[in-house]
Amino acid sequence: MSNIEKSYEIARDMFAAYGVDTDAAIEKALNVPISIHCWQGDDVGGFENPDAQLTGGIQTTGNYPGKARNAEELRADFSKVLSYFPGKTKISLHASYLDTDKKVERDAIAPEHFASWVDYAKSEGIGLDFNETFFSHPKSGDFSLSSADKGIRDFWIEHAKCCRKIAEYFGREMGQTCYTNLWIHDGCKDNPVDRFAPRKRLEESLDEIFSLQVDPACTKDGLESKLFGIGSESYVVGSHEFYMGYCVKNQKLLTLDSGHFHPTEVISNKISSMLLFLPELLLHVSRPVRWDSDHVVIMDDELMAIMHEIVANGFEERVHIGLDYFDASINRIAAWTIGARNARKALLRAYLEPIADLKAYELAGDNTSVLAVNEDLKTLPWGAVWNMLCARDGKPTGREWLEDCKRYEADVTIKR
Ligand code: RNT
Ligand code: ZN
Repeated sequence: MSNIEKSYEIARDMFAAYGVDTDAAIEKALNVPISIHCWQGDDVGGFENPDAQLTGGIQTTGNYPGKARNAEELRADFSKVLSYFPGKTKISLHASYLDTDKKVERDAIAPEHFASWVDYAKSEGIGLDFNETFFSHPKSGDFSLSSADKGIRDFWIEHAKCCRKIAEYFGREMGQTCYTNLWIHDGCKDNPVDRFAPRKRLEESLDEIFSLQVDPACTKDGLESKLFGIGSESYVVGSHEFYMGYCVKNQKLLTLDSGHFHPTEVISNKISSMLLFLPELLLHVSRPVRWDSDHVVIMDDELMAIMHEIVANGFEERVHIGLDYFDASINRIAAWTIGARNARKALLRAYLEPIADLKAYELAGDNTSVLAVNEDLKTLPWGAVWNMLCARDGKPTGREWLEDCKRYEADVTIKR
């Protein structure tokens, strides 16, 4: 028997003593889709223009060699990530990752420009999600959908409509809902005089975007709020209150990004409130370090709290887990892999909680048992269950993936 099997047998018995079925936990944790963002592979560059400058108040720091320069390289790199990542997966594309020989403006993009991504997703057996791209463009400016200039607003409204049609095409082709996320950077570095008018314009632009009917079985729309960005420190048009109000009123999906709130404010505590008023949510699981820095997701308390909220409440069908981080200071494929594996690992850990017992203790006012069992859970051998999850899905356990990733770096990415 291998060490993986031996340690799993012991772990299974130890969890059974708490009434937890580790085999069932593994199966459930493998079946929840995790949507991995495409943009970790090339520092949010996209394929419109090789010299594109990242704008919109977001930043990748670091200049680690070997980033993907085109769709072909990005897909090859992503396939590496997939070979290390267990469970149901989607890839989340930004509109700027279109795959075409000639220049296509953002208000003219169409399904045909993304056909190669559909082929790729089918060949890898993964799903597709989508994001409009309002940043890194000559018309981005400080304001897009909330701009005072009607020409600018109309351009971006058209872009969003094009994206919703592409998302509908993705959903139809893949036979699986494509979640589309809309995030705009609109805001001000310094205190604006008028905080109301841009928000009113944003509301009107969104109404116009959503007047286009698309098949809800194919695509649903999420709206992502933010507190501040670089250059929009004093005012962000699409704040939490703005989108919370808009989404509740119009029953759109709210996208909660871990890095878009005050540093001590957590999205794990928002899920149970928002799902009283909204049918579904999108998540951008990220890791803010002092600011919205989009560090690689690690196994920290907030990641585990997010997964606990989803699993303990049975929200798997209503909360759609997406990732959003970009680190250019380490091997990008490793960064992608570490964050994504952590998300799955935290999901598994949530399935290893004796939820029914814990809820019963709490209801009975037995907070002593709640604390005692929760603290026990921290040292139960869930790492052994994680290894078994990877093995059962035919994916590397322990550090095997890292050796392979280093080989790929030496053979492929370092030569770019
Ligand atoms: C920016 C938002 C947004 C982006 C991606 C690239 O603060 O989090 O989701 O990270 O669209
Ligand atoms: Zn985000």
